[in-house]
Order: sequence, then C-alpha cells, then structure tokens
Amino acid sequence: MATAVKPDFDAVVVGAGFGGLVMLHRLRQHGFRARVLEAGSGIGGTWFWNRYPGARCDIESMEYSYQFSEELQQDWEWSERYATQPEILRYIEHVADRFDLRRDIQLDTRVNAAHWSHAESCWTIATDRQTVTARFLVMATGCLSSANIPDFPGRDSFAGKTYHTGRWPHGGVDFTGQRVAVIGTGSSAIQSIPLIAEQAAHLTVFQRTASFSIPAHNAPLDPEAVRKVKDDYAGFRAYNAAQAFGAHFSLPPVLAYGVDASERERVFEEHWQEGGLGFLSAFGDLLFDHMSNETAAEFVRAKIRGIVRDPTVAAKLSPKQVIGCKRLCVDTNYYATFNRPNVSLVDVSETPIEAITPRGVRVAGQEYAVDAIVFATGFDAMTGAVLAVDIRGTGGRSLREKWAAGPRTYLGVGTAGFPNLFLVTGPGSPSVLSNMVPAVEQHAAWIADCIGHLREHGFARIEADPAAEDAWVGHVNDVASLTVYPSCNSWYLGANVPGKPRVFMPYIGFPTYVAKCNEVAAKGYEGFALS
Ligand code: N01
Repeated sequence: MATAVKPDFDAVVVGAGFGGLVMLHRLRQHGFRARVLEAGSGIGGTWFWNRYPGARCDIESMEYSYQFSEELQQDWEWSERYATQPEILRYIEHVADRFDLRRDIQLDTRVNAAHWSHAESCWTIATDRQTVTARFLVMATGCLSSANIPDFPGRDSFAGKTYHTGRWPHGGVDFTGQRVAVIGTGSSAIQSIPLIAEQAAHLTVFQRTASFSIPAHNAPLDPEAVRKVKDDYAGFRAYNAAQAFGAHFSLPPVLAYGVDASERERVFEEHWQEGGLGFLSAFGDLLFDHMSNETAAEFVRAKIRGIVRDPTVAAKLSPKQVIGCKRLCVDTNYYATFNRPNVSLVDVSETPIEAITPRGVRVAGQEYAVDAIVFATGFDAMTGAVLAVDIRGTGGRSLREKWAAGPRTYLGVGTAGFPNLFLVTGPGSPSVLSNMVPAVEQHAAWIADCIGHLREHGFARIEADPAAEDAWVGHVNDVASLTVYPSCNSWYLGANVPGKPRVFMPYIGFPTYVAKCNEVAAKGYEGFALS
C-alpha cells in the first residue's frame, strides 16, 4: 500500500562510521535520497572518537576494509599488519571523498528522537538542530560507541583531568611527569597502558577482571604478502566470509584433547608466535568445550608467569575465566609493562573502587593520589547508542520499553512493532563476533536491496513479524548456549553495565547468518510483513 505523503528523505541514516558510510553509498546506488546524521564533528564513528594512545584495530588491515569496490581495495595501501587509528581514519576520509559521500552527511547533529507515524508511513526524526522526515530510519550507531563511565561515588569531585578512552581529546594528551590512574583492563586499556607507562611518572592500573591478551607481533606489511592478497582479493574475502567469525582464521577439525600434551603445547606456541585473535583457532573446540578451553587458558597464564617478574603481580594478571569468553585482547608489551618500576597494579576484584576523591582513587580505605584518571571502562555495548534515541514505533511504543528485559530483534536488523526501522549490526547479528567491516557491508547491502524490493513491489512498509522475531531470539540463545560465551561476565551479555539485562547479544556464526539473510530475501523477506 503506497502512501501519498512525501517525506524529506527516503532514508535517514544515523551515524557516519564504517556502517553509515557504506549504507549511504548503497542507498545512493539504488537511487534513494538519503541523509546521514552524525553527532560528531567529523566522520569515522569509532575511529573518530577512540584516539587514545595505541588505538589500532586487532583485525588485520588487509581484512579491516571495505570490499564493495575492487578499485578501492586495490588502490589503498595499508602500512602495517594492524592499522593505527589515524591510518584507519585517513582511509575512511578517503572513502568519503572518493565516493563523494560528504554532501549527504550532516555533522554536529545529534538525533534525540525518532517517532513513527503509521498513517503517513514515515519517521519524524528530531535532532538538536532540526526535525526531518524519512520513509526509512537506519540506525548505524555502532556497537561500541556509547561510553560507559561507572557511577563511582565522588566521580565528579576529582581535581585533576579525567578521560574516557572512547572520548579522547583530538589534540592528544601529554602525561609526561604525571601520576596517572587507568581504570579497566579491556582492549582499550591493554593498548594504551604500555604507552601511557612510557610517559607517566607513575601509572596505577585498577583491575577488576584480568584479561587474556595475545601478542600482536605488529610489523610493516610485507609487500609480497599484500600482492598475494591483491592478486585475488575477491577470493581472500570469500574465504574469510566462509569462516565462523568472518575473519581470516578457520577453526580446524582437530580438538585440543585429540592430540597429546606436547603437541598441544607446540600448536599453542605456533599460534602465540603468529599472534592475534587467531590464537583461538589453535583447536576447533576451544570455544565450545571448557576442558579444552582450559588448556589454552593455562598456556597463556604460563606465558604471563614467564613475562612478569613479580610472581604476585603475575598471579593477579592471570585471568581466572575461560579464554575468549570476554573479548580476547591483542597487545604490544602489555604484560611486560608491569615489570616497569613506575607501574603498579591494584586488584579491585574483591574490594571494588570505593570512591573517586579530589586527589585520586580510593580502594579499601587507601587513597591512590594521581594527577589524571583514564576511564578505560568500555561501552554500553550493542544497545546503548540505539536506546539513547527515543525511538517510538507503532502506537507510540518506545523501543526502550520493548527492550527493557533485553534486546529482541529479527536477524538483528529489524524489530517487531517498529516498521521501516533497520539496525546495522544490531543485537542478534554476528556484528562484534565477526569482522565488523564486512559485517556492516553485508547489512548495508541487504537493507538497501530490501528497500529497493519494497519500492519495486509498491510497498511502503516492512516490519518484523513477532513470531519470526521470537524464533530468532530463541535461535541466537540456543547457538550461544553451545559455546563457552555465556559462562563469564562480559559486555556481550551486558554484564559490564550495572542494571543492564543479562542477554547474550551477538549471533555466533557469520556464514550461517549470511545464508539465512539471503534466504529470507530470496523468499520475499520471509518473517517480515510487507504492506
Ligand atoms: O572496554 P571493555 P574496552 N570498576 O568493556 C572495567 C573493542 N575494542 O573499551 O571486565 C572497575 O572491554 C572492566 O572490568 P570487568 C573490543 O571489541 C577493540 O577496553 O567488567 N573496573 C574492564 O576491564 C573490546 O572488547 C579494539 O570486570 C571496571 C574495562 O573496565 C571493546 O571494544 C580496541 C568497572 C572495560 O573493558 C571494548 O573494549 C579497543 C568498575 N566499576 C576496543 N566498570 C581493537 O580493535 C568497568 N570496568 C584493538
């Protein structure tokens, strides 16, 4: 049922990161009028905001890039195995210029609300600058963009400077001669701690949960290896897309207990020397079997004991949870940094941070006086940025209310009761458990094709069917329950944000997911109601 009312845009896309940019490009390819609204003063999303020392990707550069243009992927030259934040941002800027995207991107514009009108089949989107209408609303707001700063008592009383890794000052920060506190030991902390330690007079790290980290062995890219990828970039992408995590490592058929202890050790050592997230692909069952997982966990703990000279510090740095359950980290000199005389570690697992004081951080009655505090405390992941917008669907029902007990989606791309709303890498899609760039590209192409299909067939609306959504939510949980992922407190479960419902959010299995999306589309968007 087509509608007479003509909104300002066919589609409004919220967010100008990797997801928003390719979404805009795909919509334009279909001839749609689209506008991207971005809160930041520049494009780049994650890579615009996360400028902390040492920020770089931990998926290899040759994979962490767009594939929609063969010319683009042939032309662009990455310099290192893992690209730095400035290099990735330069790449994103290049893409925006090359595909003339900027003219449809409005910066410095925060979307506050989006309300659906069923009668007019369109969204009214209120920003801090204006109100616009659009037939479709696409939330490309990123999975890890809503900064989480715990509400420590006295947080605002601190007299020195405070920073969040995900909101880092553009001009950088000089910690020379300062006493610095870093709170948190996830990926952002693990990348920044070694560099902050080199500058600061003293660095105190407050650790609630120790993280497993694998060496990056970062290095300039070997031109011969680059040439091999570029000779068949499409083949390289296809191989990666066929792997469980959509990245260039495959889970082998060999299981950890399928070999003897010395062979296991050899394989782990080989993967440690190779470095990076592929460590978890040493054996096929590390993420499915707790006993097998423990062999990998113990291998890394032994490495920590070998690197960190003080056995008490080494013990504190040794994670107790299963490896890979929380997002695995990739580092350069993280554990060795704790051998420095100017670095100390405070374990806050048993005795939480009591308060931030005007002079520093207080734990168990002891005050650690510092000049600056870095909150490396992560994000309200996957749902935070979407729910920051007051989204109201059919009958004025709010998405916050609908997701009060946890996010519910169909394919992580739509949610029942919210017609013409699309989520790029929403909860229920592989997103953070895959390589994010191919994941956002797959969604952008699928969403643009879907909107194209609606136009072609004279439909004005699409909405996830509640039964299809229920089945999908059940399936996402069933798959997760076959793995070690639900067994620890992680941001995948929302466990890092007090009060957030504990629901496993990403879908595990990139190829299965893509096949399902393609099947749904081929069947005329099965599980969605079109009208
Ligand atoms: O955030 P995190 P992040 N008191 O949530 C601690 C991606 N990423 O910004 O584990 C004390 O992992 C918290 O402790 P706990 C990547 O996907 C990628 O580091 O909840 N501590 C944890 O140690 C990554 O996983 C890259 O017990 C508190 C830390 O803060 C994701 O982003 C680089 C606390 C938060 O760690 C998020 O990483 C960076 C409290 N009240 C990020 N609350 C690369 O590509 C929280 N913590 C390399």
